[in-house]
Amino acid sequence: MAYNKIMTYTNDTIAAISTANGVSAIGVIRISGAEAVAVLRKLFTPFGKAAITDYRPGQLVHGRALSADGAVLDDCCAVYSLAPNSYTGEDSAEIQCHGSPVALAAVLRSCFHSGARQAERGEFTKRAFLNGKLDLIEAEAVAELIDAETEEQVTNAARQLLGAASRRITGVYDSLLDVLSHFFAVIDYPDEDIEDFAAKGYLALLEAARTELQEIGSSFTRGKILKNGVPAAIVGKPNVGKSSLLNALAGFERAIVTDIPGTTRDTVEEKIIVSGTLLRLTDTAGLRETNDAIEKIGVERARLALEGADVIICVFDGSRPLDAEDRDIFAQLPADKTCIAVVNKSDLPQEIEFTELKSQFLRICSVSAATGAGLDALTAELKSAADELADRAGSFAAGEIITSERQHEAISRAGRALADVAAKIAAGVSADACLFGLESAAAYLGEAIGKNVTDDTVETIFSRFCVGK
Ligand SMILES: Nc1nc2c(ncn2[C@@H]2O[C@H](COP(=O)(O)OP(=O)(O)OP(=O)(O)O)[C@@H](O)[C@H]2O)c(=O)[nH]1
Ligand SMILES: [Mg+2]
Repeated sequence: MAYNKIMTYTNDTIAAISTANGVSAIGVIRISGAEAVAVLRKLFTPFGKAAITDYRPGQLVHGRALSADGAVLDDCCAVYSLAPNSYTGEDSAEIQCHGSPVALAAVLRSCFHSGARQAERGEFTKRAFLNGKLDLIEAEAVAELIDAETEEQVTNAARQLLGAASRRITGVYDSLLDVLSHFFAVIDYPDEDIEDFAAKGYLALLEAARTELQEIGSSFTRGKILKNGVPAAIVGKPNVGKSSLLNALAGFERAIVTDIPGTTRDTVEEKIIVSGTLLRLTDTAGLRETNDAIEKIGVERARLALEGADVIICVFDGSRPLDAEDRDIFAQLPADKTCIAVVNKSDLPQEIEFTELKSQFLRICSVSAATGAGLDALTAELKSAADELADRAGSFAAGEIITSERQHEAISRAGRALADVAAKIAAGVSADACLFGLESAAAYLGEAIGKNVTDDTVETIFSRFCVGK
């Protein structure tokens, strides 16, 4: 494992529009770096005193923003902060302009003219991380918070940003460093030996660390549901109204609907939020035996979606009796998954055998994708199925749910390395033979919190951020 402990870091001055692209009441431009205050001073003239630096750091000052040739661009407010008391840990400034994209672009150009350069994606938060203002878990929480689609995601990310997950992982990391220092003592002073190590309770400490990591890591099942939503596949034979149901639940014409059986060929995904819970719906091709080459691939994809889903929405046409194709589908439904039978087309006279359906499904909803009748009951059923899945994944305090694959991988590796070390100690293996495993465990946790990460990892993480954050 090669780690770069010293990250590449320059504090040249960066600037970006931090607010969304589009017309709004207020738009914010952010500046950070060695020359941030000088840049602001050049382009911003307060209405009161001569220069922004005649005011205190942190004080919001009313004035005007000027272009390179001195033309007034906006009547706005500005504030500056001095290192290390800022988000990035560098000298920083913020200009609150009127939210015209044209005005903002002009003020940004003036920042460039005064010595700043365009900030890259996530560069402000990257600098905050490199300056020790945030650890890597907290930095990733910033991106999660910005991308949050549900309030539950917001709460978890906000608490992570405040350090909830970092504290637990850092706690384990610190305890491993303690144990490691004892290991070095054992190696350096031959009169101490590995039995001393076990006797001094370090073994118990390693066990406690492993249990703690297991507990933190186990939150990832819940985290995946929280972040990506519950995967729910809409399946059924052709023409029963699967795509119409997706559209009705999504609230817009996401998938093509026609009266021709076999309309949907590829899977179509759409996220919906049901009472605050995120669901990832997949509309699929009608499940049937077919000789059509394209439809065959579609049916195969439908089967894959069925396998990958946690909730299966099995659609039937209520205006027709059940037939062999419907009954074929009964057999394809996995017994260990939550299946909801949706009897569609309730606006038409009903011919379907409800008694037979009841023998196959615990949950049945009658709906009309065409009129919207019954959709509230269906969404309530979906919400309860999603909640059950979340409960089964375990209950965790907000902020302690790991949602990042990267963090989960690092925690799992650390746990495995510790298990290996514990087995070696129990077998009485020499201290130096255990050292590598213990160092690896600490390094993996260091990777999770960002104590020792490669430049590449840092680049990958921050390239997913938006510009201006
Ligand atoms: N009366 C009535 N017609 C519906 C309803 N839902 C869908 N339909 C009609 O049923 C036909 C098939 O609808 P789709 O949504 O394309 O059905 P599908 O299951 O996606 O079909 P494939 O993609 O071919 O498997 C269309 O003509 C729809 O207008 C409904 O609730 N009531
Ligand atoms: Mg369809």
